[in-house]
Amino acid sequence: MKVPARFVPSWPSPLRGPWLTSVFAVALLVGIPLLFLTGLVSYTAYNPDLAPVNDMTPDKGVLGFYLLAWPTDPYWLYRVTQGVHVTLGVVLVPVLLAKLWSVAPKLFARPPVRSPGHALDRLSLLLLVGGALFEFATGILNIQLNYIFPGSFYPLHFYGAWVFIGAFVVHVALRLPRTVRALRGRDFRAELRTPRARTVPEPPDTTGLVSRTPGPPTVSRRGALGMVGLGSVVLFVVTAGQSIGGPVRGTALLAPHGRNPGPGPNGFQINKGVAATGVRARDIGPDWRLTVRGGGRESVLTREELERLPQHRADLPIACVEGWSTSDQRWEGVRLVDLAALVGLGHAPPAVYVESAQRHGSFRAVALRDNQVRDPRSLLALRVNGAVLSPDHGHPARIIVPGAPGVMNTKWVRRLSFGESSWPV
Ligand SMILES: Nc1nc2c(c(=O)[nH]1)N[C@H]1C(S)=C(S)[C@@H](COP(=O)(O)O)O[C@H]1N2
Ligand SMILES: [Mo]
Repeated sequence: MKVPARFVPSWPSPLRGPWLTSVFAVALLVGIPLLFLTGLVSYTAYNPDLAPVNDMTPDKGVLGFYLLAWPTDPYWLYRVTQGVHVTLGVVLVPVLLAKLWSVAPKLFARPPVRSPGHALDRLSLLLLVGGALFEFATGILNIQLNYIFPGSFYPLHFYGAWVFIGAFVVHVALRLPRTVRALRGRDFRAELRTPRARTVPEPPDTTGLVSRTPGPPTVSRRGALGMVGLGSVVLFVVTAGQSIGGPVRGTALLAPHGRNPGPGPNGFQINKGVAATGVRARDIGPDWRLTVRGGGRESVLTREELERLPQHRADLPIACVEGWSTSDQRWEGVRLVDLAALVGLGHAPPAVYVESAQRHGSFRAVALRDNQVRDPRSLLALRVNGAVLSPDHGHPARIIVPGAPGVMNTKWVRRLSFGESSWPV
């Protein structure tokens, strides 16, 4: 059957060609590996090898090979790596879309398959484009809509990243020579001086990107690059503020949790509060007790008893996987080392299993590694910025650990189990 001509796109833009595609490609060639790397870093920061509760990809197999003990220094480590991951991902969206636009005619090329090699090439492109769209879509849905796939976002984004990066490496290996040639073939600065009136198609070539029936230009190449660049800059401005924090927070128009976290000592970003997690008033009221277990011993404390233990101070941020973070807050409470000492494990505290009074939903329990327990800045915090913790920030007591993702800072802590032998299996 013959497809009527009006249904076959004619791709008249005179801008399309190997040079323009290659310029977008270079930006992605720098950006995508950085995204992948900071993604791996984020994966590592969850201590997935430590306990089943921390590991959301139990079937990862060899993909877990790069694990290391997540350090507590510098204390802003995750704030930076995850801020870069999320901000960069958002900023690259216009570049990705422009790149896809520039190669769109290839998607409809006829015949669809010319040879076995061509078939393989197209298959790798399917994984590449599919992988890219999937990773960007899941990432953005996660940061904007607050876990639209509760629990499953993590493995989806994780395995998707491996498919995507595999196809990316193949694609770069196959296309790099062509890209270099295309970039050498035109002078970037001369291109930036060329107005619309003098914009002509790139010379016909074998890549199939240059239009064979070019229409008049509606914008210059410089204009097209400028639009994409401006799009990225605008996205940067309305996103970055959520991880830079402080007064810049006001510019984060895209910040999913709103820009104004309210006044006062507890006036900083809340992820999920009491209402959202279904924490019951009586579980965090006067009858609340903290149980500390380990080394075959157990100690039960009231909040007053905790307040009578030596209080320490640590200025630390909360840095969420979603990319937002707070500036440093002044936390005060009991050192995890001192709590380990209550059950006789003070000289060489082991890893700890932290459980919350929250009964349903995610992040109720998490395990912290021994290096995190031993850091003198790691606290079971009772106060923040001089005031008692608000219920939404984890009253009566919450964990705060330097350098770690926000999710490790369990709120409404109910029980601490030091040493893996005392953990649930
Ligand atoms: N019990 C419990 N603790 C929790 C969470 C939770 O949902 N339940 N969210 C975690 C996540 S993902 C983050 S980023 C921080 C946010 O802390 P904040 O709400 O005080 O800013 O708390 C962590 N602690
Ligand atoms: Mo988080």
